[in-house]
Formats: sequence, C-alpha cells, structure tokens
Amino acid sequence: MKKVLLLVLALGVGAAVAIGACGRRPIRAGQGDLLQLAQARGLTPEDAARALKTFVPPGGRDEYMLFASGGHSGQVHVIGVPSMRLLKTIAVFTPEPWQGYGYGADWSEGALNGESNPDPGEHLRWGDSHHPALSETDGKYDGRWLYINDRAHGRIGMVDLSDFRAKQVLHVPNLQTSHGGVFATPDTRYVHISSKVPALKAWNAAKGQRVTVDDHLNRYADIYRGYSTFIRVDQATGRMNLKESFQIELPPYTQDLADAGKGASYGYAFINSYNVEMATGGLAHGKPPLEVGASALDFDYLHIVNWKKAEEVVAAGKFTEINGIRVISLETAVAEGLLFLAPEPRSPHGVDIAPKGDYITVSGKLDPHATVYGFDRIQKAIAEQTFEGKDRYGIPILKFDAVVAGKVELGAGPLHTQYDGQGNAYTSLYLESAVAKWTLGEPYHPADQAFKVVDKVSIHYNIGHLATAQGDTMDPHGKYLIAMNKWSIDRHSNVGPLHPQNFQLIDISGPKMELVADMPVGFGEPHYAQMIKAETVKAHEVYDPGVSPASMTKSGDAIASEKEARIVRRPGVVEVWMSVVRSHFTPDIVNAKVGDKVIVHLTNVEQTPDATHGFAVPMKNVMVSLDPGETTTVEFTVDKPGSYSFYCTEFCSALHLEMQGWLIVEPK
Ligand code: RUQ
Ligand code: CUA
Repeated sequence: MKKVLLLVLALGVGAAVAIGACGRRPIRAGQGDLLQLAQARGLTPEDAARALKTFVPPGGRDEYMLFASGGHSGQVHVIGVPSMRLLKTIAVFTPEPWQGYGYGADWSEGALNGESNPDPGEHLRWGDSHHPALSETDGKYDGRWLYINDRAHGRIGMVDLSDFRAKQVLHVPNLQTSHGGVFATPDTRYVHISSKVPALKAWNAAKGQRVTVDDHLNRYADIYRGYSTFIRVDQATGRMNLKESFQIELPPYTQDLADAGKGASYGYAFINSYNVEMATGGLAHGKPPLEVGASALDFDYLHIVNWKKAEEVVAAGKFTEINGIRVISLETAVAEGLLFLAPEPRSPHGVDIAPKGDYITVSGKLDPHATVYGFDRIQKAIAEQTFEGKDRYGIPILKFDAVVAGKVELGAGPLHTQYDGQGNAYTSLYLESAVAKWTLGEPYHPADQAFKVVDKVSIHYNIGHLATAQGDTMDPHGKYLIAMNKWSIDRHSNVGPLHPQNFQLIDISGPKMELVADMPVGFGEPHYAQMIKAETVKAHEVYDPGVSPASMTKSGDAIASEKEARIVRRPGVVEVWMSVVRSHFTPDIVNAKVGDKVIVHLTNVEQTPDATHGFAVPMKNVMVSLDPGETTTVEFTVDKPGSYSFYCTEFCSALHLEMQGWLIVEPK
C-alpha cells in the first residue's frame, strides 16, 4: 500500500497537471494508467521517478550536451543529458566511415595525417583520445571548439563545433605521449598539452635517437625530459598555430593531470606529477617494478607554471627552437621564476581548480584525502621564498604546510573533482566505487563548515572521471553528474567477455545525490568528458552553398548547379566538377584511362536541412558524406580497366537506390 502511495506521489505531479486528476481516479496518461504501467514493467516508485527525471519526449531536446572522449576509438562522442542518448560520434585520431573522415584522399585524410608530423611517411591511423577541452571565453564554455589529446602520442586535435567535425590534428614536437595535461586557458588564448611519460630530450620521431638500455637505466634523469606546451589558438578559426606556441622544459617526472588557473589564478597552470623517483622499470636488471619504484617517496610534486611570465620570456627571445617549437629551458624557467613545485601526497591523480580559481584540489589516489591548496598561499610562499629546498634541477619546492589550505578525508582512491555553483566539490573514489560531495572553504562556505564531506553515493563500479554540468568552468551549474565508470561487471546484458563501459547519471540538484540512470557505452573506454548547456553550441544546420569544411569558406571548386558540372581532361588526369542532388549525380558517367588520376570535386547543391548524400567508389576506399551545401574533393588513381558503379550512400529520397553512376576505365 505504501509503495502504491509513493508511486502516486512520484507520478502524480505532472500527470495531475496534465489531466486534472483527483485523488480517486486512476492517473491516466496516453493509453495507460500510470500506476498499472509502472507495475506491469516491474518498476518501483523510485524507478518511475527516475524515469521522469531523465525522459525526453519524442522530438524533445536535452538540456545539456556531454562531450566524452572515446578512448581507444580515437573519437569523441556527443551525448544528450539527461536522456543519455548518443547524438553523434566525431572521429579525430581514427578514420570514420560514415562521414568518410580519413577516406578518399580528401581534406579529412590530410587532417587525420596531421600537421607537423615529424615522420610524414608514418600515417597514424590509431589514437587514444583522452581529455577533451572545450573552448572558453571569460572562463565559461563558449561552444566554439573542442580540443582533445591522444594518449598514445603527443598529438592534439581540434573539433570545430560549427559543424562537429575534426579539422586539425597537430603533432606536438618533443612529446612522445600525452595524457591529462590538456586544458584551454579561460580565454582560449592557448590550449595546453604536456608530456606524460617523459621522452628522450628533444625527441625526434623522424630521425630516431641513439640510446642503450644502460643509458635508460643509469642516465634517466639526464637524458629524458617532460614538456609543458602552450599551443596558440587562432581566435577566428580555432586552429592551432605552432609558430606562435611555446614549450617549457620540465624534469623527467611523469607529468599527469593539469588544469588552467582562472579568476584569481589566471595566468598560471597547475600540473600534477608522479614518479618523481624517476624509476626506470627493469625487473631483469635488478630494478623494482615501475609501480613500486614510482611510489617509493611520500611526496610527488605539483608543478606551478606562470605561463604569463613564460610568454614574456619567449617574447624577450630567451628560448631555443627545438624541432620547430620555441622552448624555454629548465635553467631559464628557474632563473626567470616561472616554475615552482609544491609537494603533494604520493602518486596523486587529478588537479582541479575551483570555480573562482582560488583553490586547487589534488586527489590522493593512494591517499584517501584531497589536498586543497590555496592560491593566495602559493603566491605568498613564492613572494616570501618559503621553500623547503630545491629539486635536483634547481626548481624551488614550496613548503607543504605553507600552501595547503585544507585537507579532507574522502574515502579510498580519490581521482577527479568537479564543482557546482554552491561551493561544493564532487570527487570520484575509484576504489570505493563512490562519489563524495564536500564543501570548499571561504568564500564559498564559512570556515567552520569548510572541507567537510556532506554526502556520498555509490556507483557501479570503479569510477574514473566524473563530469558535472559545466563543472570545470567559472560558471558551474551542478544539476547533473556523470560518473564514468571503468567497470560495469553485471550491469548490462551479456555481450561477451568485453563488457560495455558504463556511464551513470546522478541527480545532484538536491542535498542528497541520487543515481538515476545507466548508459552502456559500447565504444572504446571513455576518459574525461565535459558537459555544456546545449543552447551554447550553435552549429550550422546546412553549409552555405559551396563551403568546404576544411576552410569553412566557399571552395573555388564549388558549382552552383548541374549546369556547371563538367569533365576536363589533361594528360594522365581526369578532373570532374560534379553536382549532387536528389536523386542524381551530374555527370553520371565518367570515363578515364588506366593509369589516370581521377579528381572529383563534389558539390551537394541542396540547402535543405539533413539532405545529405554520400559518394562511394568500389575498390578504392573512397567514401565521403556530402552534407547540404558542402563541396569536397576526392582523388584516386584508376589502375585496372572495368566499369565501376559509384553510388550515394545516404537513403536520401525514394529514388535513392537509383542515385548512382559509372566510372568506366578504358584500357590505355
Ligand atoms: S586520467 S581516470 Cu586518464 Cu583522465 Cu583519471
Ligand atoms: Cu543521395 Cu541517396
């Protein structure tokens, strides 16, 4: 009886408003009685309430968009919140067949091959997308661009949110790997990427570098280096410009998660590290396993980088160009006072700056605490030279007690922290499989209520990152929290030994956190995600006529209609300007000779939203999607005689199946 009453309460409000139900009558909705519907599906009143919290009616919109990395898939996934429906997959580091990203020798294949590839012959087709960074204006997401790194390499990609396509992949010099060191500065003047595993000094992928096992084991501290990189962003296009970027040389500690200072700490960057022991691995060489060697000391170091000052140092010419980027040496960084260390309990994980930029939360991973540093304390300690010493590279180490504003015991395995608009922090607890909610200090909460755990919720299982709505910006909304879990074990139908990843939606709008939905994620392991108010993103519905996604300007090869379609031949080359419209290609027969290079400039001359066509050529790995208005160019060589039927891959009209043509390759 009590259950039924609860269900009525849970279901009653919206339904009562909708149908004006009174107490006795069944609550009717559409064709069913809500109570009976819930009972028939075996839902508890709590389940039914959760369903109401997440349901988006057909044709409705989600309030937020979650941009989640796709891990080993090399992609980014766009998910609606609270419905947890997948809206789009954007390829960045791997080819993607629907839009033909990386197929057909078009601009996208060039983008995927990457800029400043140190080894241009090595066309990487796999990447491990990890940490997205949405562009910001005044410390708030502005919905223009998204940057994301490749864990396997020192690469960073740019996704243009005006059409949700990756436009640029940049190989960052001197990095071999990267991980969580990605963020946009609050004005997106720079995006940051740092090394993870240190690379051989001035690592050059094209030339390789001479090194022996003996060097590795015994000269590690001298021959390896980390780098913190500030990549300059063009404010009109979002493109990354290596020429105006700079790097700061770092010790070969393993630099890990990082975050941008903002508000009070604007101009600074904070980078965690582990393995300041510089353990080399090498069991067979009498060394401890890396995870043991890297945890020998009680402390690792938080790197505090004054990038505003670094910018001035570069402007003053105090840099060396290494592999195509301006690098401030460790010696210069120390001499100019732009790099400091602060001890952090051993092997920390996330470093996450509070909304006003005043607190820096470092999660313990192996330590059940979050250590909260005060930026005012850091500044004071630097000004007063409150150092406990220097590391072996001469970098001053700030006194731990002088810079710590608070410590809060959260539970086992704290990893990452996000914030809400009420001065609360939410930290993922990997080992405990939980999220802890706790309070920040002044000015968010009075001192006697600060740094206290106020709530906890269990998740399933082993949470890595979490994302609250705009939770790493100066304008956090709270409201929803996504737990990005590393294990799912028994949560979903059995699809074989490789289980789906699992996102869990948690309602954080009230004083108690409540788990409301699971979302099985059937792609590579997502890492970080950011959640943006959906209305902030203003993508085009169609491209203006003839626009190339590569440049977002009108292509010189665009045609206005099929009247301008043509074939031009010159020795060894057949060049086609082809119009694409429901439901034909013009020209629909293209003839070439064996050995010819075929260049096809395709224009989808439609301006109707969603009137996408495709262009696929058998046996050539050529496939592009042509979204309305788009012009793109594909190139391939024909080397065997025959008739090849190219076709439209999108079911674009009732005569879609008829939308095909022939490429006739005649003998020479
Ligand atoms: S790190 S699970 Cu790969 Cu983003 Cu913390
Ligand atoms: Cu165009 Cu199918």
